[in-house]
Amino acid sequence: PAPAAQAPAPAAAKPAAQPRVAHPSAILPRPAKFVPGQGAFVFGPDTAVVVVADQPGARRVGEFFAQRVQALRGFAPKLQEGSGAVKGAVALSLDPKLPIGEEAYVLDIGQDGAKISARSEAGLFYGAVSLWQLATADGAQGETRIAAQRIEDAPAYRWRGLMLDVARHFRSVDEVKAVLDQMALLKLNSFHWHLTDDQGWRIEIKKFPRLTEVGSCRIRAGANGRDAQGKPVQYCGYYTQEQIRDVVAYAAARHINVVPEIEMPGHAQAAIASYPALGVGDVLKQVPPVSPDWGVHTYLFNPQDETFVFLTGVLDEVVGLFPSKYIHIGGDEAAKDQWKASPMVQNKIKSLGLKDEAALQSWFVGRIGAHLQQRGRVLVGWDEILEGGKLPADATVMSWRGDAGALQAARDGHDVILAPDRKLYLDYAQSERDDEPSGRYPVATLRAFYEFPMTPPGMDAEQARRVIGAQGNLWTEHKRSFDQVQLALHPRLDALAEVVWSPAQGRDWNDFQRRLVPQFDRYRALKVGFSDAAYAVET
Ligand code: TNX
Repeated sequence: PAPAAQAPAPAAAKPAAQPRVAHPSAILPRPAKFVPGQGAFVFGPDTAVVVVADQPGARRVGEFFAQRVQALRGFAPKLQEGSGAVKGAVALSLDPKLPIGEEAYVLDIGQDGAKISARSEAGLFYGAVSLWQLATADGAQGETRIAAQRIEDAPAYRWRGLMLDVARHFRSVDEVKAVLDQMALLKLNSFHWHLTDDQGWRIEIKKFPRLTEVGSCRIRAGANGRDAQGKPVQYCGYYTQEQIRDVVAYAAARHINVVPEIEMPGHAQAAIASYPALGVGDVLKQVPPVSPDWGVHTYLFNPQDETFVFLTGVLDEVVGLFPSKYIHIGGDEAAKDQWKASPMVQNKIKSLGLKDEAALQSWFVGRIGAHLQQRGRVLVGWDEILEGGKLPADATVMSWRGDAGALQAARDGHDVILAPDRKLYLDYAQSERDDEPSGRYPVATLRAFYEFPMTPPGMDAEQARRVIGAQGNLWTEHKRSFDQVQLALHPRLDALAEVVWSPAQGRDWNDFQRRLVPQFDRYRALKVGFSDAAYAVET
């Protein structure tokens, strides 16, 4: 029988050993450039981390590094102020004039010490993550030896992301923070938080309290939705604004930007359940409930002025909470039945001189885009926002329905984020094993994630420059527990991290699998759940 999917196990306090990994660097995602050196650096409880006195950014990175080392090796290097190389120490140095990229770093390890240099705190942070991985490649505690080497590293793409749907199944602040921790160790920098959908509204909006009073709860569907007395059971959850600020700050400390998503004009049933006037009034026969069912729903926002007062009011609070340049407004799967059936909406289409409902959605998106632009933000939407007319010039397209949207967006001069269904969707099953957690089929294997091409077929070089990155999407209709979320994320997210960070020409499946060995050790020690399905079944 296949072994059970990995439940997190406590760290084993093994004695220090030579790195057992064949690959010289054990860094995941694989660094852009690696040059082996002579000898080894002894890294142990006496190793200091030296930061320049007037560089608070370097100190923050040093503290993060020390704390991560403590978690795995059982000791924390001491922080010390100084400048230049200190024998036997790890030196962290910020130099805004370094001729390297914004997020790049150089990690130099010799027998006498290690030095990380970067232009920005983010670069230094990534260098510290790499050094931490080298220092933890043996899966042991206490002192270790790190082979001398020089690493020059920088990300291939600037949008390295994960989307988590907390509308279908809610996740606590602590669980979201755990995901952010895991993203940081993979050098991912964009957390797309899917906060609203038909099945729940999960962000407090002060101006519209019913969004959470009503919209954050649904009656559970089916027999499971009844308690012992046969009474319906509610499923609820939302984040207060204070919690949102806390998560945003937690992410920022890990160099992760949080991109909120507020869905429109479709996936709006929870909002309409909260404020029925937002719905298509002459079509609504009754106030809908917050949906207990999955699938594409028909409830759309009506395109009248009052709706825009609502949506811009919501977005203004969102803009106040999230410093992100990008604000995601959804746009997917807006089935047009209600707009088609409504004389009021048809009049609107006529009075605006538009051709059809698709053109109305495009007008809708344009109006919201103009509002975001006034607030200094950039609109992101699923690739349906390309339909029905002209998109605001600065809008960024998240392509999920295959390559056509990505190609069109790039051709039209929009930035593109690749997040194709199946290929980068983490809600699909990753094996056909008996113990595979619930998920969609067909199977989306680790290997397929690892081999994902960042340039869709048919894109020329100029268009390919429009691709600013990619993200894995975790929809959670079938992920009820955080354990299931963890099994869905790892190691496929690790593979995706390498796809968006590392140069494509060095991609090597066997080498990646070897580097997963120490990675799994780290996950066990950190109690991060992951699936070992790829080792039992590979298609
Ligand atoms: C389509 S992918 C959706 C989501 C669902 C997903 C899986 C996308 C932009 N929209 O609302 O969760 O399918 O059922």
